[in-house]
Amino acid sequence: MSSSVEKRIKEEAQRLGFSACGITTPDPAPFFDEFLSWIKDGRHADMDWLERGVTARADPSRLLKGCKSIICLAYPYSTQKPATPDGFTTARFTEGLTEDYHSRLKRLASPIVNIIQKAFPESKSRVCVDSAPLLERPYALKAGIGFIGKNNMLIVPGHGSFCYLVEVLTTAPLEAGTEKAVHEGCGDCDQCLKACPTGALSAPFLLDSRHCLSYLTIESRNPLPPSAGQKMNRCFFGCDACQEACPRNRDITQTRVCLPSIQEILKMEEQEFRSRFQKTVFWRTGVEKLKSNILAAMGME
Ligand code: B12
Ligand code: SF4
Ligand code: SF4
Repeated sequence: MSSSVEKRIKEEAQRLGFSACGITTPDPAPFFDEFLSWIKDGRHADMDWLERGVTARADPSRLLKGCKSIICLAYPYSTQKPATPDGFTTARFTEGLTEDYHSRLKRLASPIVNIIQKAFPESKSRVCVDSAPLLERPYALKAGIGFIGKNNMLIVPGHGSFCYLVEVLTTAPLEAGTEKAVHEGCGDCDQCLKACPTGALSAPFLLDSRHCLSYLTIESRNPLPPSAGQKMNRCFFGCDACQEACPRNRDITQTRVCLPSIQEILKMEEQEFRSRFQKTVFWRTGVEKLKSNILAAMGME
């Protein structure tokens, strides 16, 4: 019976618009030692929550007791860069004022959970998107849905890296390893390392958050360093430079005006920000941080 369940899961994933789907087992957590040394070297900057989640990352059964299988999924986002009418942009994963991908994708994956539930009525499942302490890219690699590029991104062959990762952890004993492991890789390309405007990608597969514009404009609670503004290239939330340089990503030149103008944002009070941004990825970062990013991107901070 179980092999047809895997088939149905993959068909459903395709129907729902996921660009890749693979099944793997939870242990051992791939690249866990590399993760530990990354933390030890302080490359996580002040994202203390990464440090706190170290034990859970070693063992997904801490996230779901009795976890036996992990379904790894990739969901594409638009390659058109969200823009303001006055020529500023945000990273593509924001999808402008669209509902935050965390809630959207958890909902989207629920028919997959239903399939598992029907086949294994006693089973428990949990959908993770980004915020759970799980090594999402290494598991995606292990599940065979893509390879990890020198820019750290999980790249799905034929689709590129402009995708979110989603996992369904389940206690159901699904058949893993049916996907062919992806042996493709970057070869001798190093375009992303050259394109990173801050030197955050100091070596292949090694990112230093302390210098990364994505960290500095989204996660960091401190003001941007004075030198950041010129490096942002008018992008005031997140950074796509190491993906734009990647030959695996195509159609990267178009922008889509779907954000308020920067003048409007700069004038925004908390209440208006709430009514326009509450459901978006910008909400958690807050209006004050957004304003200070914009001022930096304008060269005014
Ligand atoms: C913390 C975090 C960040 C931090 C740190 C980024 C980083 N590279 O670690 C900051 C804020 C900078 C960030 C930025 C971005 N992020 Co982020 N982030 C995360 C988060 C929450 C944890 C990542 C983590 O554990 N980092 C620690 C490092 C050490 O782990 P890792 O990146 O997985 O890298 C592994 C491999 O590189 C491997 N490895 C080590 N050495 C070697 C050697 C070889 C040969 C190989 C093959 C592998 C390998 O080991 C590492 C794990 O130990 C994940 C969600 C999650 N729960 O996993 C999202 C996640 C990685 N982010 C995501 C996105 C979209 C972004 C941005 C593109 C957003 C943007 N446009 O601004 C940028 C991309 C920056 C980049 N080039 O990585 C997506 C990535 C999707 C994808 N296709 O890969 C994720 C998966 C969220 C999601 N569910 O969609 N992010
Ligand atoms: S997201 Fe930007 S700053 Fe961060 S590593 Fe990539 S190119 Fe460099
Ligand atoms: S730009 Fe080149 S080296 Fe960097 S991730 Fe893409 S293929 Fe790999």
